[in-house]
Amino acid sequence: MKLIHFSDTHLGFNDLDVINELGINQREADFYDAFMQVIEQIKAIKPDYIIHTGDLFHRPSPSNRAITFALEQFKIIEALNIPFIMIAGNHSTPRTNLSSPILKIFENFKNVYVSYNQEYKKIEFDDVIFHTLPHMHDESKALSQIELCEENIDTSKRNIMMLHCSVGAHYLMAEFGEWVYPHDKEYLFSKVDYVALGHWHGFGKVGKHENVYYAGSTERTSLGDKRNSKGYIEVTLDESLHVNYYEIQIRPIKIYEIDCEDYEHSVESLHVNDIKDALVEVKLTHLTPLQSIDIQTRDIKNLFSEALHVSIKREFKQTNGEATLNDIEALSLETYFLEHIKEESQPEEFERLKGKIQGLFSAYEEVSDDTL
Ligand SMILES: [Mn+2]
Repeated sequence: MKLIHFSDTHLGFNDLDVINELGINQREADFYDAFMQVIEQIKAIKPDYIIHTGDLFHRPSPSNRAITFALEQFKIIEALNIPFIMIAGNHSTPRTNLSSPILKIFENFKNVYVSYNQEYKKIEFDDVIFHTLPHMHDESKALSQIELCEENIDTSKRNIMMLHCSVGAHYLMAEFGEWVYPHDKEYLFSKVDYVALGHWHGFGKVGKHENVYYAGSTERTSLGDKRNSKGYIEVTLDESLHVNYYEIQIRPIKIYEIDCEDYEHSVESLHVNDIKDALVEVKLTHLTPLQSIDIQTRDIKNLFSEALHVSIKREFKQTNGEATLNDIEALSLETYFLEHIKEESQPEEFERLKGKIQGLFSAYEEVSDDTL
């Protein structure tokens, strides 16, 4: 039995003010391209099942373009006649009961099986059962759903668990309403053949478990994600489990540092190569306030003119042990605001406010229009 496991495709995500020749935000187009690459691979591999572990869309109410793209791609998948099982992640789960889940639009596809109702759903075939646990807001309900999953494990067939969560606190994405899988229920993993995870954006096996994997995202949803490797998993289940990770081609991110203590020399010795259309991040270190005025952002950007985008971090020389990092351009407003509150408040107060702030920003994101 062969499966393709991919995840966190975040269709509709957009970032940076770069518009491509088709009039589409270039980063948004990159996410569509990554998705298509996986679909091309699926066509070639012809697995028995395809699974997607959440965050198909970046928002609970995606843009028209993101929905249109997804429907076109699902038409291609449908024609392959391969069952496609998909769960909702935190990004595609509405935060209020007022809005209808977007994944509902796939219910009319014959080969697509979706699980999005914040409850356990068993999706059964002749040879395998997919135990799906989509994103859930309510932790106590989640526990009862995990128990339901446990009761439904049938050893006469293959059993595959699908979840969108952080297994332990290690895989938290610092997002609103994340679901942490309870540690004392991890023993369940050894009772099934494979555990397919979504939420964490890097590929990897989880802890001591031999059969528990994050597929990772197919693109980076923030410049803070420096991974240049994104891809999908091919799972082969015969006598034993074989997991192979395959990379897709994404826009690379390249990191440079210019030491302003010796600015001229540092600029001269930069090895600027292979940056065509790349995302470049330049860190100016040991800056003095005076230099910061002299060194123009434009001059730095000119050093990397072939890049798609250059973000500049200014790190000032530390005077009295006080860390100052001015990176307004690369930070989201949410992160910037959180940093500000952190500086201004006591740790306990900050923890209390953090949840509220993340909640407000995500509520705003949900209603704000992401079309250009
Ligand atoms: Mn995600």
